[in-house]
Amino acid sequence: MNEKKTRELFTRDPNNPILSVKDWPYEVNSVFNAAAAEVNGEVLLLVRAEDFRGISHFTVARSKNGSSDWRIDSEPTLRADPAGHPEEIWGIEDPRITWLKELGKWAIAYTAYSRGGPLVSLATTGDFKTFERLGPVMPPEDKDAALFPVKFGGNWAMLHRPVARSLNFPANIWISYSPDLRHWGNHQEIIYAREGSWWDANKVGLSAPPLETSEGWLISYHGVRTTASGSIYRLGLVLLDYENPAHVLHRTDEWIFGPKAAYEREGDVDDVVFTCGWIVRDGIVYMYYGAADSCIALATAKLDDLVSFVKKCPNHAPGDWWKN
Ligand code: BMA
Repeated sequence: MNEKKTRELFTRDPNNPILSVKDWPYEVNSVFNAAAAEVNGEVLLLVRAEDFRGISHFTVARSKNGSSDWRIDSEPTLRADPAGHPEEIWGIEDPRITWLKELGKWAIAYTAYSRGGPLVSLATTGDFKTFERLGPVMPPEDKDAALFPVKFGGNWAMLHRPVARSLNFPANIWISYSPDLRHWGNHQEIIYAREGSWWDANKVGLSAPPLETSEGWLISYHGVRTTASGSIYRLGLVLLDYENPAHVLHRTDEWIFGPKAAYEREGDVDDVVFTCGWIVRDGIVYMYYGAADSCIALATAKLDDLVSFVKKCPNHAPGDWWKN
């Protein structure tokens, strides 16, 4: 195996991959890209499971220590509903969970795979057993969305990643606002793919949802580099202003986590680390990530280390990253 050195802020869990199809109570092709939340003192993962048609659904897995002894729902917890929601005809993918204290509910932003392409849908739940769908909130092509846990000036805020398919532009991260979670506006493009030979040249998309820190909102994002043998998915960090999350304070120039272990380098899609969720326990970030679109792995880091690392990084505006 070609061992590549990347930033070693995160440590891979010795149990990796912590969840794979052999752990699943029913037959699936792959389990990956899971949302994460701490619910009733346990780590809850809302796992994307792909069936043998290629269509994905979500299944809940729970663990006290967040690494082993997972209890997995015996059947899909949330299935696509193409009859009631035609935009889910080709499945539901890549969920991100946010606790909305004001509503006393969890919000789930996920990709609904419609005939027109992937789009962003929202649902809420209080117990991860029953779910209320709010339906599509962004038309295709758009994905990689998560809500902030609080309102800004009376509005909810959401990060997401639209793609202009008619243009050959790289895909960038936007922020949008809503008074009611259903109607979204004040759209602003805030995090750009860096083009050229950069590791995040071809696409960027939100990875783990905004995490409140003393220095602002910490997010991770995936950067995609297209190579002769396919795409490489790696992760970077961004710190957003606490009061105005449209304002990018810092962004890592280098990727901070990339495919390195065998289970990340080879699978249904090679060379992919893709996170949809992290939680913080006792100052430690537990980052759950899909590896090679085939299994779920865990890596941990000190939250303080992540924040001080990203704070040392410049915020290069598009086009001026050679300065400094
Ligand atoms: C992205 C998403 C992810 C997937 C990744 C790598 O576009 O669709 O669900 O993990 O590609 O295949």
